[in-house]
Amino acid sequence: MTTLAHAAQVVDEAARTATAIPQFTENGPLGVEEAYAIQTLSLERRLARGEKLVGIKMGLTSRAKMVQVGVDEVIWGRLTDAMRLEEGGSLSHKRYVHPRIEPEIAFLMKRDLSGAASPAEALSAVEAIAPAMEVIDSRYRNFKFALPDVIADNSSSSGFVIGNWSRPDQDFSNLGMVMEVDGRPVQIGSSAAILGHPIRSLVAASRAAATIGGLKAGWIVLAGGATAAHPLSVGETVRTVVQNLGSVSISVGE
Ligand code: 0L1
Ligand code: MG
Repeated sequence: MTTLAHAAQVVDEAARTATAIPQFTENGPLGVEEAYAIQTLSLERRLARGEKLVGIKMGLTSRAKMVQVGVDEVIWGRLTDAMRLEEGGSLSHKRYVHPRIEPEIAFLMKRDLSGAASPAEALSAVEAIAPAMEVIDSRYRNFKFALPDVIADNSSSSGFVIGNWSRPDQDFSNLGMVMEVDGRPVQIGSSAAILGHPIRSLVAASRAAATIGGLKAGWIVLAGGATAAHPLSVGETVRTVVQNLGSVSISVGE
């Protein structure tokens, strides 16, 4: 393994230029702590280019995804303003290596939250909730990685789009979620797939963010995919409808 700073440069350049790279773990062992250090250093490079940190994403929050990657721990990554896509707008496929999209629930923070919190405490820090989709794009060849690789790669997070915000004082534990491509359902699930209740993902986010000074008022937290992700192709329009919360959509350009 080369230095952490060099690894951060490699993964940052891969993301910036949409170029696939080999997994770091092909060249030797990499620990989870080192992997988060690489993520932090690569994020610092982006902040130095003018991007602003606007929140975090939680990953591997559904049983199906944990089994797929062979772990039983959630992971997290950073969201910047440059990753936000306009609701109803379009993304450019060539800016990504092999983008996929997944249906999520987003939280907007009303106040700071950090460390151990009960679900009720976490909920009291939420201003609003919304239907959302995350664009994930592993920078590794063939979308293949071990857990430390994906953590170093910002937990695959590459973009996000958020629909209209709703009040959080409603039952969002088990809302039907349908992701459609050009009007055809491709994934059907429930918000309950996100750790049994999306608020548990915010509890985990609070604990995770303690290492970076906590979640801040005004930040967005993506709770994690409720279904498997859909690989994006040019020309598609993807829409996720969440029961009671409305919909969110994005089209895929060249
Ligand atoms: O948001 C996620 O759950 C994705 C985390 C990384 C695994 C993947 O890229 O599929
Ligand atoms: Mg996700």
